[in-house]
Amino acid sequence: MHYQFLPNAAPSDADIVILPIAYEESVCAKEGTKEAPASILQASEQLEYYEEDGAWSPMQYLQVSVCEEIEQYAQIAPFVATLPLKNKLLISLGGEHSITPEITASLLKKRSTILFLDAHADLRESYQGSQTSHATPAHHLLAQGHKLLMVGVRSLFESEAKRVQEDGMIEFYADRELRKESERERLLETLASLEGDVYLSIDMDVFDPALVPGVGTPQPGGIDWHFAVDILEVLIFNAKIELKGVDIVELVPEASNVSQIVAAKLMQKIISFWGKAKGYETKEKKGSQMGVVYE
Ligand SMILES: [Mn+2]
Repeated sequence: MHYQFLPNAAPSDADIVILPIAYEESVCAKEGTKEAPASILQASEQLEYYEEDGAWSPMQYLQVSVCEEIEQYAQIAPFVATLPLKNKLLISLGGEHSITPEITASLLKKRSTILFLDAHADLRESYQGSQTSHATPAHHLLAQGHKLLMVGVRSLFESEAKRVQEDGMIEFYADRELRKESERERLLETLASLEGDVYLSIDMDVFDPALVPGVGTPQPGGIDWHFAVDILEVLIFNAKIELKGVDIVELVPEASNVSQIVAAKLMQKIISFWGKAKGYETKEKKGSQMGVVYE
């Protein structure tokens, strides 16, 4: 598999490491998230190399490597542990949201802030008999000692609502509140003032289902495209943080292809902003795109 149909660099040479994780077990509603990693990468072929917000072509400077796809839950943490990730950005493509705590268990060496974009709180300790259900990742992230910044939530179980109120390790931005400009500004100010290691987890159901219908458990409401880009920009250009990794999860490919394109372009924005923030634009042009012959 390839990102934007670019040649794969060796993982040791790559600046961007993309890990497809086709894990699907605890399906609630619509099946198909195991097809999402391949479909997002395929959709990335439709993107221009030029990224208009960064006003540059990031892949002229950055090398990308797409790993072999993982399907088994038990493979995730050991495989992440083998990746050479110093000075690189790991982007994992799910698969179910339950992959996130497996990734962070390997990736995060100290207490970190998890920016958790999701329509659901995902705070159940178990769901339908499974402790690794996609309804549980936020609980496991807290159990690993991380702080959670939850954004866009609009569907919770009663005990989850109580925990959001009472758990001092959760900072909560409810979806409906985020319709207010003052609340959006409060979130962006928080992101601009974060320090230390940060991990970003994007559940595609955080978006308005009118924009991203291709998710397993859609909820009305949700954030729009431009606010999502604002969130990424403010977070990634914050020089006081180290972005340790990103995941994009819970997509279910659909016929219009719009949901897949949104996920692919989110990934492109993340790569572009990260590269800019790290100053790659001032370095030698030895990115993956330089190996492409134009017709
Ligand atoms: Mn989720």
